[in-house]
Amino acid sequence: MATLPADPAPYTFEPDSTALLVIDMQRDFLEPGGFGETLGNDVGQLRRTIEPTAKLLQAAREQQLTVIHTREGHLPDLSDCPPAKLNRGDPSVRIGAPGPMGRILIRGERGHDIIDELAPAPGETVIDKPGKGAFYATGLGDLLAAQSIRSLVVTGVTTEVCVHTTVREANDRGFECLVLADCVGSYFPEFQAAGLRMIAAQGGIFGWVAESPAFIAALQ
Ligand code: C5J
Repeated sequence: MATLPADPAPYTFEPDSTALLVIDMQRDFLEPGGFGETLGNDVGQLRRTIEPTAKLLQAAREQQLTVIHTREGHLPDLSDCPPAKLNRGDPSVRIGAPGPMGRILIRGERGHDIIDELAPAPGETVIDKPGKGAFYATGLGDLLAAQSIRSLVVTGVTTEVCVHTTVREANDRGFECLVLADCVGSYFPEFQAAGLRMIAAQGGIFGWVAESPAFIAALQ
């Protein structure tokens, strides 16, 4: 067992039943010129997570923690993208439209892939998800059950969208979730702050919040 300081209380985990979940660290969200920036967002708000997440990944790999990456995106024919999701926003910057890094959020396109700095290592699972939550319409639940994983250390982007949706899905499935504040990011500073507060409020209604150096120290 390992324990680290966290909000609202110390977080205790068993490394053998814990997985690191790195959510949607994709070029389209994080890189200058990608989908996120095309929508007018400041990618700098997300890019501050890259360095701490790279250190976290290195520590997780050294300690042989299970590492799972996710990517949000759709099949080229968009058959897995409901109209309610597709028909949002300006048609020229919608999912499937041509973007600076290929078709926006389409599997196989350059913009859909994970940034080079955090590229999955050989043997690490990459879950392709059509929704915001990593459990919806994916094999993640079965994969975690097969490995007897009960605790998720959650990082990635964006805090209030795919990170939150995944943490909420995980809660309803009985997982304990630790969210690492310096390794999750939002384009909107006020959503970042509120998103983290919502996790730990009410005695940890969705889980715990800590900083990655504290988790790395506990892992070693
Ligand atoms: C968004 C995500 N923000 N990965 N996706 O559309 O949070």
